[in-house]
Amino acid sequence: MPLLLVGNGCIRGNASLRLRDFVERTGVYSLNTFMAKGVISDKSERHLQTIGIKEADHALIAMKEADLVITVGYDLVEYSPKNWNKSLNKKIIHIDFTPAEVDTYYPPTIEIAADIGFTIDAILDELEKEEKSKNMNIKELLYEKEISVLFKSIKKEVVQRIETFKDDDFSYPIMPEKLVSYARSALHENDIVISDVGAHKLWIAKIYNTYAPNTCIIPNGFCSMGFALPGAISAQLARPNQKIVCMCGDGGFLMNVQELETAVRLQLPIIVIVWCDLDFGMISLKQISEFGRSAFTKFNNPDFAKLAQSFGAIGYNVKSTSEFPKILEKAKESTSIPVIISIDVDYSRNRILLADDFRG
Ligand SMILES: Cc1ncc(C[n+]2csc(CCOP(=O)(O)OP(=O)(O)O)c2C)c(N)n1
Repeated sequence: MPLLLVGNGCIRGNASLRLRDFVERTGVYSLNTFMAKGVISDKSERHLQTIGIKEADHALIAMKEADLVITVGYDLVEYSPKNWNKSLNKKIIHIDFTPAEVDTYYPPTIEIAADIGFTIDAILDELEKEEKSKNMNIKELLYEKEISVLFKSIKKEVVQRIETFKDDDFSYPIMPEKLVSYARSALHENDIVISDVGAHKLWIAKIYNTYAPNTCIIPNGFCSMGFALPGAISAQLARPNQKIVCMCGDGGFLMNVQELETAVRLQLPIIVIVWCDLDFGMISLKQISEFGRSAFTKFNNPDFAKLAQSFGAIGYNVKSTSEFPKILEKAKESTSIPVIISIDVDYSRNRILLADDFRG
């Protein structure tokens, strides 16, 4: 019952396509960390998508069942192994450019510290020889029937959760799922979403379907608010022909808002979507879960449309869920001016980020 855990090293090491071959050839089920979104396409039926929020990760059920975890390009800081190997009962194969870090919950059975692409090729070559000599097909050997059924049902559930509120065009403030779904459908497969740090990041990690490596960039581990706006500026400079969408909380956007000057001066048509809740949402969520209430997290916002205009950018304040996709379409037409879109988000949904069984 193997499961592949894909980490950011696959993207850094340019090994995503090799890994896709491996998955295709072996039929192994896979998961990725926040920072490895898109290495395996979320369209793949055997890809159980993104993990990284502990109790809110439906796909952790698959992790519990797996007796072998093959990690590829996985750095422990991306998602602590304590969350998936607490009882130390799994075998681990570690494939990365560097040897595994020492950690109580991460004692690899086998380590392959080498170029990831070459390693995958070498494994596939050996596999082919083995299959030929023994006249077998590895795909048919993997997974008992029950596990296949379970993993299939996990995939179905993950997809259903992403599609929650798909048809909710009316309630405002907008549901996080709806916001992400509009953004997904407005963008091409190779356009780039860059997330800042906060509750919005967890939503994006969890539900933004990603189909190609380096198209959903999320800082994790030591992650600093204010990253997304300068990150989007550099992404647009590096990829002038792709649409770049920067997603920020209202708190994080205001931490580095001066960089709008840079984006305007360099004539970069980035789109910035500011998720507004007048609160450091992630912090109040944690405070409420820990202490039952939040304290000292609330603040007021400026008029974001006017703020954008004062920098020479284009600004919109969304007033209803149904006008959001129209504003997004208009924003996409800009070829040399940054566009700032502020939108009120229903953060009461954040409860779901703490527990997987919440269905309200
Ligand atoms: C520079 C910096 N300061 C503080 C933190 C701790 N922190 C993490 S999330 C967060 C709140 C983010 O609020 P906001 O940007 O409004 O996003 P939301 O959580 O509401 O989506 C804070 C203060 C951080 N990660 N980086």
